[in-house]
Amino acid sequence: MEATTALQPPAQLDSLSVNTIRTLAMDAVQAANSGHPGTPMAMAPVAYTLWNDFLRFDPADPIWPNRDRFVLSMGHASTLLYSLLHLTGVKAVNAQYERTGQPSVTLDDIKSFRQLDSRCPGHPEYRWTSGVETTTGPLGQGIATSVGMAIASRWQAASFNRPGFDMFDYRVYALCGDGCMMEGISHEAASLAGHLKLSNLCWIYDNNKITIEGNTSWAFTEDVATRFIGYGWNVTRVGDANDLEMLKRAFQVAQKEADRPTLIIVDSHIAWGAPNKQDTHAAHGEPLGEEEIRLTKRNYGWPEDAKFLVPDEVRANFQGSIGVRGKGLRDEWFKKLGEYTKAYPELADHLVRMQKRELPDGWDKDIPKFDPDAKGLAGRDASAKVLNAIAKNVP
Ligand SMILES: Cc1ncc(C[n+]2csc(CCOP(=O)(O)OP(=O)(O)O)c2C)c(N)n1
Repeated sequence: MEATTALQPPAQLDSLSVNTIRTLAMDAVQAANSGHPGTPMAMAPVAYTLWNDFLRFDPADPIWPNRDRFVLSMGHASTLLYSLLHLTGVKAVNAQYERTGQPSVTLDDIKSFRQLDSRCPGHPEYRWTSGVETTTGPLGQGIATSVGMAIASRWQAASFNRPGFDMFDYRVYALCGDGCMMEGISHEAASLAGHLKLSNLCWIYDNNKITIEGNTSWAFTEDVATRFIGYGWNVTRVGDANDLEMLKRAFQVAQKEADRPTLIIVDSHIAWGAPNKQDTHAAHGEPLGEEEIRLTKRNYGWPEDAKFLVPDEVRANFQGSIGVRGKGLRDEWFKKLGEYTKAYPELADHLVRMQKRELPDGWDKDIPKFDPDAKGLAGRDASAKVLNAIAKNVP
């Protein structure tokens, strides 16, 4: 059976692309004999829609400063992210923040998922795999970090934007599941995001009703939508994770929102399409098994015995969407940075240094000396004096 045809109308190309993500995730977990296949299979259409149609991200330059950030808070679903990094052709960046031109994640890397030294470890690790914006795995951590990122976007805008120069306006998207929502940190972080009216933040909640041991009805029955409305969030729903049109509308709603962060609650089926494992916790954290994979691929109209199959049209699809859009936005931004550098040389210098994790010259020149003092100075007071002295010289 062929997974590809010479000419793919858009709807078919969409499902071909989504199923490529799904089957890569299934095959990688099976090859490793360990991992979490069910949620990448369920969330593939969500991640596909976001990356293909919305994310302002240039795969060729994954550290472009004003890129949108994507956080996989459900770090156990890492094969979803690795598939995207591979299919969109994200290029690697080394520890000195230089672009190497090499792919971040090759198909061989996906084949060595969860093996020692693989670029595709069980959970995504920041600065190990380019395109991974933050390390995730501990549930709730990614969504909490995403609030910090959204604050950073606002802070960078306030510090660097000048009339005619909107250097920073990036958005932050985080994908999370029931486990993230259960964690206390999600409550604190969501409360702060609502308080700060971080409309540049969007969480997508995978409401699949399944966690590691079974149905969420055993331990998690709170009304998540009402909870987030209480925090001051904009809450919207997509009733079917496979409905790409409704997903697009939801992301548009999030983008139009000016005063509140947005939570998109997406109803999904873990291990979608697996005849015996869909909607079961068995699909959460173990391989589907060779026979179930074959049956699932049959359901998808996929060649049953093909493994790690990536149709050429799918690569071309990603290249023609996020690839072209991201490059255009990135190139435009660097052109603007050139003009900004002429108009605001000092700010531009700070901006470039910040990207390289360098502080401005003289950042420490006003740090006070503390002479011996019989009475003693409270540590918090000394700390405040030092921080204020540094703050004068660091934007
Ligand atoms: C803080 C923390 N506790 C426990 C775990 C172990 N763990 C990994 S995934 C998971 C269940 C997550 O359930 P859900 O978010 O519903 O994911 P899904 O089953 O939909 O993939 C647990 C308990 C973890 N990663 N982090």
